[in-house]
Parts: sequence; C-alpha cells; structure tokens
Amino acid sequence: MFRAAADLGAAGVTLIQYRNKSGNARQMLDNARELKLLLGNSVKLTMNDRADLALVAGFDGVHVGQDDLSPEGAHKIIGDTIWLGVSTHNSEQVRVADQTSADYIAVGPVFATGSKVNPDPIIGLEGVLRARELTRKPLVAIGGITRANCRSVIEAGADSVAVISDLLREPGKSAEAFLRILG
Ligand code: 3NM
Repeated sequence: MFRAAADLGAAGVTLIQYRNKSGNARQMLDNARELKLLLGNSVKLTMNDRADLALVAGFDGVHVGQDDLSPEGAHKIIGDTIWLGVSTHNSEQVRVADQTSADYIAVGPVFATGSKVNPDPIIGLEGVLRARELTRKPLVAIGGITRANCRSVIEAGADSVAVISDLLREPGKSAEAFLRILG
C-alpha cells in the first residue's frame, strides 16, 4: 500500500483516500500517520468513514458514506478545519447531499466494480449526467472507472474521478496515463 501511494504521489496524483474496511481504529491511525509521513504535503489525504481518525492523523479531509455519520454529524467533529465529502448512489441521495454542508459529492458506481462489497446498482453515464443537473458542488465519479472510460465520465459532468483497481495494478504508469488523458 505504501509503495503504491508513493508511486501515485510521484506520478502527480493530487488526492489519495485512505480506505480500510477491516482494520481497527489503532491500525487505521498507524497506517494513516505513516501515509502522511511518507507523502508529506505533496498529496492531499482524505480518510474514509472516520472523522475522528482524519483529525487525529492530520488529514486534509474525511469522506462519509450513507451508513456513516451524516455530513452535519461529521462537521460537529471536524468543525470547519478539513473538507468533507459524501457518497451518493442515486438522484435522491444527490438531492439530499446537495442541501448539506458537504464540500463535494461522490456518485457511483458509474460502472461495474469489483472493489466494493455489495455495491449499489450501476448508475451509468446517465447517472452522472443526472447528478450534474442536481448539484453545483464538486462532483467526484467512482466505480469501474478506467483509463479507457474516464474521459466519458468527465464529459458527462464529473469534476474528477476516483479510481481503485485501474490504478493499483501499475500505480505510477497508470496514474500518469490518467493525468495525461484528463489533463
Ligand atoms: N465506492 P474501482 S464504488 C469505494 O459507488 C467505492 O460509492 C463506490 O473501485 C460507490 O475503481 C467503489 O476498482 C469502488 O471500481 C471503486
């Protein structure tokens, strides 16, 4: 994981999310601190699910899902100190998230994904288009996004893409290709 993060940073990736669905708080915090030490200020770091750990690790943001703290709840922990993102999976959730204090909204899965347990139904490029019509907040698209399809996702209205599998196979090379394609 650390090697991949370092390669992504060297390739010019600007934001990395630390996502750990099985570790306990102590393990997550240890990993998060190490990531921060490794990457310094060259890459912004966001923590999945845990506002408390994001703060303790000195991260730049926290990302909450539909089953985590609400954006307002998370903001009670983080105050105005770091960014807050929220995951959405359909138009109704985008509508609700748009009315919250979240700084950005993630939508997905855009395409089929093997990286998430029990993913929500695929929203397709139409889902990205619909989300774009529902919010002016920055929109991050996620789920099955690859070097081959990322351009279409941005053209559908996403401001940026979040990627796991198509980056992790060959992080440095793949990140450079994404940045070239999207740049
Ligand atoms: N969240 P990959 S899809 C972590 O729909 C995650 O909110 C999703 O991984 C959502 O790029 C997803 O390998 C997995 O498909 C993204």
